[in-house]
Amino acid sequence: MDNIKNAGTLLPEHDNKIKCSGISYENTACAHRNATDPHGNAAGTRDESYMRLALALAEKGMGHTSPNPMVGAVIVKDGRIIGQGYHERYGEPHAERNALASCTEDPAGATIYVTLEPCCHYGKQPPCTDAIISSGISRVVTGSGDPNPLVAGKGISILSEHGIEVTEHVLKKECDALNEVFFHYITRKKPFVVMKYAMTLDGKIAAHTGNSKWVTGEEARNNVQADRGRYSAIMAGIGTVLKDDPLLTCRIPGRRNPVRIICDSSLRTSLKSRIAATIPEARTIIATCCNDDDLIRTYSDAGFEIIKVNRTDGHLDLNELMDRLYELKIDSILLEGGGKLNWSALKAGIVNKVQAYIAPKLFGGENARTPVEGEGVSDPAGAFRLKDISIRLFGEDLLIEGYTVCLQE
Ligand code: AOF
Ligand code: ZN
Repeated sequence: MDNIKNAGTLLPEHDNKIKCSGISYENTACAHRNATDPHGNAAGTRDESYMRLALALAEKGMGHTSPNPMVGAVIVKDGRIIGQGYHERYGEPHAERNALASCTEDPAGATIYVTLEPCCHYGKQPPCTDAIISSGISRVVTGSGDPNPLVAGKGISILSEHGIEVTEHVLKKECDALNEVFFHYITRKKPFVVMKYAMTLDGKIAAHTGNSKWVTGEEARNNVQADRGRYSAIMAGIGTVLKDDPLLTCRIPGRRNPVRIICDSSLRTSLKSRIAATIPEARTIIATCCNDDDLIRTYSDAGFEIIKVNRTDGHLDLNELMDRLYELKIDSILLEGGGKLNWSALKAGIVNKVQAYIAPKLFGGENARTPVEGEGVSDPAGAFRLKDISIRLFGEDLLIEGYTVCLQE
């Protein structure tokens, strides 16, 4: 079994503390930190080990490149690494140019390992293919293809046409996993939505009193904080905001705060809430169906950004909201919803990934809240299903993650 990780580390195959079968390992960003493959073996080929280094570099851009991808590059000549770089920040130079700029000797005749197909268009930056060609690099090794329609295979063709040897798809699975958000955002034109919740073994997200501090332990909570720095936005329902008065910020020093999005169809957010008090630190959007212009102005004056969407089925139209957030270049959302919003999000089909933290404790109580409420499905056969499941341990808490299965599949 290679599908169970302990705080990001794979448990060895013979470890039988946790057993599960029939679940395939889906690589996540943390599986390439060491120069080992997902099975814990020493790096296979030389190409793979340089690509692993490029992946680790790419990951350094996490939280700063969106809505563009994380990309890393390593330049190797005669078996020596002579340059390395990554895409550090949105709008700034691409990984390939940073790696070229760092070269300690002439890159002519060298190989560049890059986690994403080099771009060939003018955007905020000039084409990386031009820089590679003029540097005299003779071989390009890539991980993922770039699904951006402006690039999509054209980058590879241009390099080949210039007589450069190209090797594609090295550690493709790992490279694709690192940029799952970018790939979804650029091809589907919607933010990538991760529904996250923490519950007890008996499926409660709070005691019957409403007290939810804490369901999981410190390690699991630290991982949630890291995810708040990784995804562009965090979204919660008005019920959670009124009940918990949360901050919804990232408390890891040096990490930026996600954009906060409150789904508040009738504008009930308190102007005395901790969220209202911290708007200067974290951009905050209220999505609402409210048509009262005076009330809307009160919230705008307090610093909230207001997105007005239509009402469908008595709730705000989440698909319309996703379209509006895409236009605002919000590529990813951590949905820390509360049961009602979680159900609406599943029903609207906007959830891409589910992260369920499970604490080995029991709260009991028929009125204690559960992670997904609303109407629910009427038949087990109609369940929302997940695929590509992976399991990690944080302290004594389990994190089960998986991707939603599209209804068409
Ligand atoms: C990046 N960083 O290292 C690479 C990217 O507007 P631009 O010029 O920054 O172009 C963004 C596109 O360039 C992006 O969508 C992707 O297709 C391609 N490659 N982008 O931000 C990089 N290599
Ligand atoms: Zn580029």
